Amino acid sequence: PSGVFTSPNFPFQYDSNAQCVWVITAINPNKVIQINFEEFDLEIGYDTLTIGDGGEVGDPKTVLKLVPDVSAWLWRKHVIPLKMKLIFVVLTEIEKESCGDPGTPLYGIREGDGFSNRDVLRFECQFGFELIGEKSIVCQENNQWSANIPICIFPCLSNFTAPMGTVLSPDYPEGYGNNLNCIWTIISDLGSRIHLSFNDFDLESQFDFLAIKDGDSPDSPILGTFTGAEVPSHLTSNSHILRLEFQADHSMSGRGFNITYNSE
Ligand SMILES: [Ca+2]
Repeated sequence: PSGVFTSPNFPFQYDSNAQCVWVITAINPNKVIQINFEEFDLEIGYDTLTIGDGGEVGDPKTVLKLVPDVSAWLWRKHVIPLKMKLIFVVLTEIEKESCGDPGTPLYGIREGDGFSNRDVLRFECQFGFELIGEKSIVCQENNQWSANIPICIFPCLSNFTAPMGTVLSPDYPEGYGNNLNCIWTIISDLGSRIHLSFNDFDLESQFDFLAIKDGDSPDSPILGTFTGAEVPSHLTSNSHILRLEFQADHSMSGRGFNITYNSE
């Protein structure tokens, strides 16, 4: 019901003058095949991938699409002959007149569970995250979703005023990337103090740093500066504002960090 295929030598280059034909047949004739391209890189203007929808290999009447550069998905009937070069695709059998399960964004919430034509899925991100992309997508008559699912990112710059919450490094736990300068400010009620608990901590040692300052200005006293993979112990502010400054240099990343806070 599902499978993967790649061009010859993948992930390395395919040979010159390669010509491959793949025929994919669903086991269940009542189902159709969805193709999801994970990677795609052909020499533009010279190499092509042709996707046909059933029928004889090479029959121009059944050609679905000539693909010079695509990152979308396509599907049709239960037999697909493919003449292909450099790609990596995942194939799944799905119900007819449906678009298949597009998944749920990491740190996101999905509303709706129908994947048939005209079904709508709505997305939200968990508290503190920003949604990038479309808030809702619809399964179109051509059996493709109207857009990719959105992603939820933790903003690199924000103020927190809720009495408790979570601060994550960008893309945690997938690694935070390079050249970052993130600043998060936690503001609690005047006269209260803020407690930080480090649930996870992994930065590139001696090159990426998290500095925690007691107050809202860059010149506020430093409570601690952390790097490497040792998880810091609890930390409590003296004032009602904490400033977290995260700097990452131009290369290498760790898992990042996951910090929860509460104030009293
Ligand atoms: Ca780094």
